[in-house]
Amino acid sequence: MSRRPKWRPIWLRWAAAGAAAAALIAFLPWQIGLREGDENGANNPPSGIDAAQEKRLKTAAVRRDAEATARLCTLECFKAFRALRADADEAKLRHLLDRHPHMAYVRLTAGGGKTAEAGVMPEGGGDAWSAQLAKAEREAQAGRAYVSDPIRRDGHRYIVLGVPAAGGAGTVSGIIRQDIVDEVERRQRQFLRLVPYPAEGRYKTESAKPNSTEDITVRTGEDNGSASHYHINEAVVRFPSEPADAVIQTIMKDIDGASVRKLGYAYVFTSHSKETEELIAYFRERWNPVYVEPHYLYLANGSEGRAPKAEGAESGNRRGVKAQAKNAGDFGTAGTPDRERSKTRAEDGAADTAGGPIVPNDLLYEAYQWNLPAIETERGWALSRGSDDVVIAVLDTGVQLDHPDLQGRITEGINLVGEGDPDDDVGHGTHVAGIIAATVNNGEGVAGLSWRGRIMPVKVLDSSGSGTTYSVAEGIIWATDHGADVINMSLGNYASAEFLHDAIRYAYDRGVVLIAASGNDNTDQPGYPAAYPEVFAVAATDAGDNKAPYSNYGDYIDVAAPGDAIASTYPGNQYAALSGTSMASPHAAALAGLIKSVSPDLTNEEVMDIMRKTAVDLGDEGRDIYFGYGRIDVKRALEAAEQTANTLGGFRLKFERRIEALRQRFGVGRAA
Ligand SMILES: [Ca+2]
Ligand SMILES: [Ca+2]
Repeated sequence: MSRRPKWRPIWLRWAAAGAAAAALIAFLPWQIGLREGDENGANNPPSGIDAAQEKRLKTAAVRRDAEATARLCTLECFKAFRALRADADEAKLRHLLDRHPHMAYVRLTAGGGKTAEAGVMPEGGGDAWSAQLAKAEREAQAGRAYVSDPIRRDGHRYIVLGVPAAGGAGTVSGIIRQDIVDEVERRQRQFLRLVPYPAEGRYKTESAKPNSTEDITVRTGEDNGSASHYHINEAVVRFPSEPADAVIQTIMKDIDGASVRKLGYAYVFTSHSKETEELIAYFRERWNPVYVEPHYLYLANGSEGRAPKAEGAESGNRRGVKAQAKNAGDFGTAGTPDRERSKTRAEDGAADTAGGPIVPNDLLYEAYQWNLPAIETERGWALSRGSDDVVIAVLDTGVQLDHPDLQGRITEGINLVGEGDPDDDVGHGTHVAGIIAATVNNGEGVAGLSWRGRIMPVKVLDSSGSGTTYSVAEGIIWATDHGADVINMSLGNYASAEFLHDAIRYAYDRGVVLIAASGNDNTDQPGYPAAYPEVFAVAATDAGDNKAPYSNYGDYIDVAAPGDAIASTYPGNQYAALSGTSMASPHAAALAGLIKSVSPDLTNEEVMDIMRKTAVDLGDEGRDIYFGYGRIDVKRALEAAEQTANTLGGFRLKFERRIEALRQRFGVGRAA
């Protein structure tokens, strides 16, 4: 395939007959935003932006995420419509609606005026729907793809689409509910901390300064940058030795205890009446604890911040990693400096030639997934596409277990914040999982970074996108005990909790590669778990290899990875574009999995080392506080993994030969 703007093939696919102007607007990936960074090639001085600029950039990022999500949704529906033949029956239409719950109504019109339909037109504006559908059909009959402007009805957002049916002997038109666009916007405003974090109910109403219970008032999104939340009537305690039952009973009586839970070495006490500060003073005075601390809450780096369920069990509002989108710039062309290079088409699912780049056929790939070529994934796939033996745990809001683009990629997981399966009621976890493992080259949706390997969904964040030290620690231990090779944590908090650190060490000591997002407050306040020394911390870059304006920084950053306007899977069999360090972290987690697939015997330290030393240096020369060692590079990392494997293998071979030589020389192990 030869040189041409990256957006063009998609455009041609949909509009071969000359599409309506409306469709052009809908599909043309915008070119604004990226360009500036691209041209001067300089990385923005990341700390050089003030609060007002940060807010403006974050607001723009949220808008871009929403707009990109609308385009992904439209494109996906166009594709499904165009696959229908004019003589399809109603059963087929109903099947289409089952598979795409956001399609409200679909109508097929064959040449002779015969129609088939499924679904219902949304209430309100009956005649207006008919008029819109008639217009869509007229355009489609003329061979043009049609998409209406967004239509608002009863708090929902809709569009009307029309396309020629497959074979061209009729038209397919329909009404698509695009609530996903509003939802992405609402959640991203929280994830990027554009609004104050609401802490209500069982949680500390005001935020607390990190590692203390001293109140600070959160009035704006920025205030969240140095605040932490915790359960108001709880404390986490580790005793010098295992307390007897009688001791626990005494404590429960002393503190007006409501409940006590044990995880690992630590106990979480809940009191009916006493507050955290009082509880901490009590334990310090009476029981000489190894540590006693508030029971902190963790937030997804990009999850919505609704008030937690009133009676909901474990989950608290999570704060910490903030997700934010930023200079996504253009999805279509960014970060692909040499698109004119010749590529290997992977249409047959296995094309793999001579180490050349492999371009998958997933529908949204070429137009939107700038992030994969930007880190040389296509060339890296020539070295490895992953291994079914590798398990990557996603500690998050759960995963849509039956998402069509994640089929066969999900292994047993657990829900630690409620009953039932680790299904995703937020969207964050499904998006993170898709970045790692969305089915590659199946002609639909998006491509993950790995073709093989499994996702272990560990739900530690509830429907508010928040969870507690307890649920996160429990998730880390559960995943470790159930065979995770890598754990991705797109979540965080500004308080360092010994309790959580214990769990991190447990996993680390067992060889697990722990990866976490740095957070979305553009602050150097260290966030946890990312800032623990055992954890690999990931900052976010945009398509121009600039630091994303929201991305946290500091000397604990290991690497940077794409985090801006990343297209991935979303609940409801959908796709969304989200921004945040939450989206950067799974790039590194997937790379760790690929490295493991090349060289399964590497230790977690060796895997992290390979990712660091093969990263592409950005910003100031050498390691710096914004990019760490640089932006990850899949091809270079997998080459290094191969070399290391060969060296290790070679070393072992040499070792064995030497032993054999010694054996022969001294007759060791043989009858004399
Ligand atoms: Ca796919
Ligand atoms: Ca650097």
